[in-house]
Amino acid sequence: MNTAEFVVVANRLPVDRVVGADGSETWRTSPGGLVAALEPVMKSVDGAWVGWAGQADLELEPFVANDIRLIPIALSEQEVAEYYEGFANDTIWPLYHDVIAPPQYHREWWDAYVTVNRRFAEAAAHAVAQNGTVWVHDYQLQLVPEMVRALRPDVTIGYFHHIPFPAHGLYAQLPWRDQVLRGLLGADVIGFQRAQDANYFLAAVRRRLQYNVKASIVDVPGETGSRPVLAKAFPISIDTSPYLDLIAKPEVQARAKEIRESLGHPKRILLGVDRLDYTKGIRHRIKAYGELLAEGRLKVEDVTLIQVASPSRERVDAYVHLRDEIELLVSRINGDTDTMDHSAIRYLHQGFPREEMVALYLAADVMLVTALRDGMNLVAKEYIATRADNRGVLVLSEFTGAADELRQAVRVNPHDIEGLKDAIMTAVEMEPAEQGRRMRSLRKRVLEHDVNAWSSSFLEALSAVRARHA
Ligand code: GDG
Repeated sequence: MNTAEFVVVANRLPVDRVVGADGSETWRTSPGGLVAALEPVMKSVDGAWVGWAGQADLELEPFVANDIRLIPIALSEQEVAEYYEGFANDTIWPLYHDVIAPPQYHREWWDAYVTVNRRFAEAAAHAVAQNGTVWVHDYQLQLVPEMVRALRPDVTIGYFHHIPFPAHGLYAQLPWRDQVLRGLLGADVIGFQRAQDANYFLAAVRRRLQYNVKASIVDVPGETGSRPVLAKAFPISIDTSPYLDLIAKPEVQARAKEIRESLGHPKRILLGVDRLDYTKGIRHRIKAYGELLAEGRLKVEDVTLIQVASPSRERVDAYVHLRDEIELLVSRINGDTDTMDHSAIRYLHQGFPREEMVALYLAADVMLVTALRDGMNLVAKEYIATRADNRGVLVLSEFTGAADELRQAVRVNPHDIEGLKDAIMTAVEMEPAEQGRRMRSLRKRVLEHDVNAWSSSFLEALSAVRARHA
């Protein structure tokens, strides 16, 4: 395979493997925003994408799917358990989300993380053209920037961190805290969701490595003098066009009406859409809602909460426990309050096609985003994008990256159950004029700062570095 000017490195390839009834294999582009944001760039500059196909022990040669050159990385069953489910999702994920669940520290998981990161780095170093660009994504691959730089000093390297970066008091727990900082500092530009994440990272670099930090620039000492690294916030967003297209479709609008009817025409539909993850505050949200019903501030005839909890990381213990807790809580509340005609909570532990998600957003009068910690939270932005009539209310946790931008949402601290209850009541009772005033400003923000604006601003920062190199 020829080398590529622009190489994306992410844990997952941007395609899903679909095996037909006759055993034939095809690849379908995954619906994620990252693919949409990078597709134009990949096509205009001759790009390639390094990633895992999502299945253990699958050895694949590089191939092209939907015009994107793909370089698959094979992971053994044990590597999936130790690098992915272990170190990425049971060490880094809980630690970086403020230890909502206790992080597990295992030396063999770390070893697998180093081995797998090296495999990704070698593939990227092999794929990238002379003086090309490598853009690494997310917490599964924090060592890749340094590894690529060691193999290919000619290359410009960007890294984007999709999840929060924790305060030093928490970060300091990580037994491999210095190695991870050095891994990230292999990049020329390190992007975070919020200014706070960038500041925590810079503080960790100052304290742990004693490197010079001035504003957003770290001076990384090397054999041939120091190298500046920019660490700064580039808040991610959504590709708004598929949402705007779908809300204009009569069948999607009809489906939204059908959903309301099927719930017995409640006055207000409340909606939560999350991967079933302990960072998302699903329990806090349901507890608050259950108390409002129990206290008679809400009536089951008037409101329904639809909670989509899409299955996630089902082999990690913390997720198994969380599912049990949530399902116990949901069935208690429904058991205590349901009538033959009305249900308090319509709980769906399922994934849905995007058309159905958009019909749900259209049907929802109130969107509940109550994450305890979240890098950005794209669901909040998707809901806003679908509200073309400027109706609807977003209740938004201040612990999401989205809260920095979406100032006209009803802000909550999800740990404060009384405050959360009041916020839900504010949203349920908000007058249309007030809804419109807030939603207009929220929509302006989301439509102007879409995912293309995000990728352009990151790539501009990266080319500024390249210009300096040259
Ligand atoms: C990480 C960070 C950051 C969910 N269920 C279904 C479905 N979804 C879609 C949503 C949304 C996406 O998944 C979830 O994105 P979020 O941003 O809300 O959360 P994470 O998955 O935790 O993402 C996060 C993000 O990376 C990007 O940087 O914002 O903070 O944690 O698009 O709509 N989509 C469909 N069916 C479902 O059942 N089709």
